[in-house]
Amino acid sequence: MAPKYKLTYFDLRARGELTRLIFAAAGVQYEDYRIDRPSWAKLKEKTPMGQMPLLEVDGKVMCQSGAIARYIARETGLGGKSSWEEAQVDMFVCGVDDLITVFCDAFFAPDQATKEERTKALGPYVSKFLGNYEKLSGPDGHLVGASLTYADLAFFVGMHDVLKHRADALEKYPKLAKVVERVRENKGVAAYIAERPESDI
Ligand SMILES: N[C@@H](CCC(=O)N[C@@H](CS)C(=O)NCC(=O)O)C(=O)O
Repeated sequence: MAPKYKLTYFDLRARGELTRLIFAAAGVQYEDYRIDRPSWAKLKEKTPMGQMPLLEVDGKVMCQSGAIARYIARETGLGGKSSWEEAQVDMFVCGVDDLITVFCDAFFAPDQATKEERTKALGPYVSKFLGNYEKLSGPDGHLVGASLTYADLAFFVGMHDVLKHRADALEKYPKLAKVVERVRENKGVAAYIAERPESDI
């Protein structure tokens, strides 16, 4: 019998979205439980590390977004086709995580001056990041190998805010533009995005 999955996270993209996209791309059913803050306050102490996202698999619970995404990617065949590919895929996913951290640090800056300083640093960081990824990407619309992996999905998640602010951000990066296009074309992803609630992050 197929495992029963439940993903618990705030009603945000942030650290939950990559796993949601993996489920969507793989066409795997799961419960997308978006918890509100009062309910989270009651649940927090009962969770493994007091943080979300949480993944339940047939009643067993785990946390840490990176571990959850990697686990679901491997379970659904989106983690890479050899251990070298798996390592390459994880390398790209970790790089996107760094990018998201830089965005979050700017978004959640402790004061206005720090926010402005961190926001100003985003442009050069993103340019360097995109230059590296373009150089390292495969030619056929996939970062690694010849088919979709969760590295492509992670890149797509990371590009959300970049493309929201500058729709032409990938103009100079044809291989990466193709990665985004391929992810958008995925039927499961397209169906999920059409229904997904709007959120700031
Ligand atoms: N390294 C952890 C970080 C998890 C984390 O910071 N979760 C935040 C939401 S993004 C959280 O649970 N906040 C609520 C709280 O700490 O009570 C991961 O990637 O899962």
